[in-house]
Amino acid sequence: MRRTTKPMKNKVIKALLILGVFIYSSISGLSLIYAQSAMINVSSRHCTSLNGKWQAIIDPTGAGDWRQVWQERKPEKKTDFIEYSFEGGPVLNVPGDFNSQMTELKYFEGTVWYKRTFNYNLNDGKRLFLHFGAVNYFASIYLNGNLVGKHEGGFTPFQFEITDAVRKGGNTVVVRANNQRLKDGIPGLGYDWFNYGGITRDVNLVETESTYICDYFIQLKKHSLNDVLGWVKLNGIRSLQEVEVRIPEINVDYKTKTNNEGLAQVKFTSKFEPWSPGNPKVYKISVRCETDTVNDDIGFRSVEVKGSKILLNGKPVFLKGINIHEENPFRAARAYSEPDALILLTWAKELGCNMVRLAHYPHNEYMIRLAEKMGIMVWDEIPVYQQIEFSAPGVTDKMDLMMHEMVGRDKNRCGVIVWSLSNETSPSAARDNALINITDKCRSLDSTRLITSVINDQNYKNNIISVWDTLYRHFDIISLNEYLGWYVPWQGRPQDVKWNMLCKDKPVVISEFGGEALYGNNNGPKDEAASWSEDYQEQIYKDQTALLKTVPDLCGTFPWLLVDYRSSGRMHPVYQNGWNRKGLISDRGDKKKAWYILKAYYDSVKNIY
Ligand code: GCB
Repeated sequence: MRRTTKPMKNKVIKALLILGVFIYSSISGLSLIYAQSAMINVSSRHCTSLNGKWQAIIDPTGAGDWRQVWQERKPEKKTDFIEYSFEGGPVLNVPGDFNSQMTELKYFEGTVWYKRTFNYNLNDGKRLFLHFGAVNYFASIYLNGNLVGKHEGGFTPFQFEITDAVRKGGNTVVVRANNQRLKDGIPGLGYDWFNYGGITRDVNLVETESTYICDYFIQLKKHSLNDVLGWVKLNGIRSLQEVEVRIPEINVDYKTKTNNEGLAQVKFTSKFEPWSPGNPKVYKISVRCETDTVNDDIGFRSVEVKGSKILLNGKPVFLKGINIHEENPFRAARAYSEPDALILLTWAKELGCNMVRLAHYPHNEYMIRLAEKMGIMVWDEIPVYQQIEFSAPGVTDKMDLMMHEMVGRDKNRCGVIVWSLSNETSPSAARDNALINITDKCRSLDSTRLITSVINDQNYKNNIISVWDTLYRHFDIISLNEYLGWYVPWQGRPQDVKWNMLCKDKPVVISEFGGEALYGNNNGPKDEAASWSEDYQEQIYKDQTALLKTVPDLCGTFPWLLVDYRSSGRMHPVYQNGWNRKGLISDRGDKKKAWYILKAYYDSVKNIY
């Protein structure tokens, strides 16, 4: 008798549970707790790292949502039937994408639940924040069984205040990380890089004073090499305070006061040694208020456009760039650390680059900071890429949020000279409006850097390239991707190409060109793209360097790309096997023949710096 009634009872309980979860999620859907803007310069704060081993539950069907995994129910009596548990399950390293950590997760796109416990004793009067460098793509965070908040977007930091939620002693944090592609996501459904999911960057508990310095912007005023113009922002009840910015090396001790909103304008003049690739000078700076101090290394330089030239510290500069994805080739995994950044940036330097385009999303902060230290300028980009549904509800809000989060994190890095707000989007009225709006918003947030969007809808006929799109008027730089010799066959000699530019007198950069080659493949016909040979890739680079001489107002180039990288759409069984092979370096770190062509070209281009 008991045996027959139990499944019935279970079914009823299950039905009630589903209904309960449905009601809960409808209610909580009304009051989603979205993440706060992350505090600036998190690594210089009072941090307790939550990096390390996290327990995991792989949840391909999303069942964990209705089972309320975050509540972590434990069986109380033998008959309690609970079909999920962190205990005895897989353990994942954080930071790190989940796909590269277990073979069964290699191509996984869905939910993985993460859990770890920590002890904390927060002293009275202090505040505590849970800070994530990035979770790809959608994160829901639970502390001690309660939702603390959610964040959408895979490449920027976010935080939640947990001052009131944290318990003295033991605490449990659970993260639902979901990397399912979304039609209205950014990026959208289709993109040519690997969808590494999970908690991909550092996790920290950050303790602050009750009123702390949450943000500051300390950079040179546009067109100046001596005038600093910026602000400091406090968060907390003591909004009215004295604020001080000190640069001991040059005797700067600037004092000011915040207003009722905790905001102070910073305005002073000094003689700086300007930052440049040849002299990547940064200063030790401390930003203080009466209740908090934050230290940073900040450099000063000016970047502007004059006519069709890009000026760095008032002098024309040619951007010797290279595209990079955030991937450690030796681990075939998402890069997240300073050693990872060092591998990639050392290669870029060796190639003769003075700039990197960090494609196609904000890379981790180590990369940006190390590039600045090594004298490499940075192109920072948000993942508004190809298949974006610009007219779908909420999409432009997500674009704005990602732009704010990127600028928010990197605005004090003088090495960053370009904000790129999209790559290869298809023309439409909705696209045009969205890109014009976000460009204006970005400029009003930070007028000191150059703004661009990469458009690739130029025509190529009779060996003439026509750049017809008027959207370029809104950007500081015209950025063009072209794959002549690869996707698009040449229609004449590269050195004879003519250009028809609708929008003139702006600097032009070739933001992508290239072709695929499997390292060591020198057997195929040397003159056919389909050979996937190093020789053919080398020929593309020879032809492209001839083409570059024809580009009017050329101020820089960013070949596609430094290292082969994983991409699930690149499945040629012999040559690709899940890798985009346009790297100048293979997935094992070997330099291909084309590397030497680009290096010779960059060595031949002289810059003042
Ligand atoms: C492009 C995209 C880049 C691709 C590259 C390619 O135009 O911007 O993300 O991966 O082409 O390899 O085709």
